[in-house]
Amino acid sequence: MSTAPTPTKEQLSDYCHNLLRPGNTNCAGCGMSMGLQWLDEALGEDRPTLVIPACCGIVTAGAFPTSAYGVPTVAATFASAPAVATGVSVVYRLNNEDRPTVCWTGDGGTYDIGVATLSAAAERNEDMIYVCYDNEIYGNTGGQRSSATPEGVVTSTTEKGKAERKKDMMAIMAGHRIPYAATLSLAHREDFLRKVRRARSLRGFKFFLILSPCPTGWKSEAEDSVDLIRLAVRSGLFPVYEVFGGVRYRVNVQPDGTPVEEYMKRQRRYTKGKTDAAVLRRFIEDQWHYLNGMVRAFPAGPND
Ligand SMILES: Cc1ncc(C[n+]2csc(CCOP(=O)(O)OP(=O)(O)O)c2C)c(N)n1
Ligand code: SF4
Repeated sequence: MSTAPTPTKEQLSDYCHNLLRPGNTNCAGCGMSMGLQWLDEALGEDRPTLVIPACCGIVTAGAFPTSAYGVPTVAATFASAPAVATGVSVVYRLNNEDRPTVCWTGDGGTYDIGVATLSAAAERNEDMIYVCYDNEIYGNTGGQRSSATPEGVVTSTTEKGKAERKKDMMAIMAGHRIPYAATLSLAHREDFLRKVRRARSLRGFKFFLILSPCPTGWKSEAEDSVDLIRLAVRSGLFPVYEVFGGVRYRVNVQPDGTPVEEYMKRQRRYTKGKTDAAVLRRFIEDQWHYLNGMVRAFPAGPND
């Protein structure tokens, strides 16, 4: 029989105020859980309204009439989530309420299915924080490939490894000249919290990209999730950087030359199809060639 301690009244009251409450449906080691908890910590008393399309993030809430979200949460379709978030933020503005609207989405919703309204909301510079937790697959429908899936990865629809490279969503968002776009690492907590607070201090459209471990789809161990992100950053596969006004670049964490094989060998999505590490090495090289070029040509200034 389980002997788990009964939570105290104070603990229960704290749990109820959490943005993400215990009892949610997320898998163990899910990067989305960490991301939501750090978002909560960064915003503090500044309670957001979440708008979430049909990704794992909306399954998280659990079954009606209970909810694992401790803040107002609107379920939207993929195609409408940024438009619904626009409506929420406009209502706050009309009511003179200064509250954050957060559109929380997966890569399927961001890179593929919802990209039209994402682009439209960014182009109108709507006042919201848009977060893409990128697990590089369609997680809650069985792990199909998305345009965020890296080349070589085995998914339920790419049995021999995906043939195409991952789409550069940060470049697309920077091209909208939004006030702020940044990547968030789940292995760099202070950097994560600082960037969310920075975004909150700015008006207009803010975009975040989180590389989000998904043990179910990545075929990795739950306890490896944070280590995997650390390895992705150290090897240069996941650059940690920010873009101001769409044109001024700053890299926050430099890679240290850790071989990308260290990252690949702990995920059966890479080992099953025997993905050639050279494919990822070429991707890393091209990615940093572009990024370093942008930093040299258009560096962030002291006021950024
Ligand atoms: C327009 C539309 N197309 C397809 C679906 C089916 N569908 C539901 S969830 C999902 C995958 C979502 O993937 P992602 O946004 O990456 O989030 P994750 O499930 O990985 O958290 C798909 C394709 C849908 N609900 N609506
Ligand atoms: S399938 Fe992946 S993204 Fe979805 S809840 Fe599980 S670990 Fe998280």
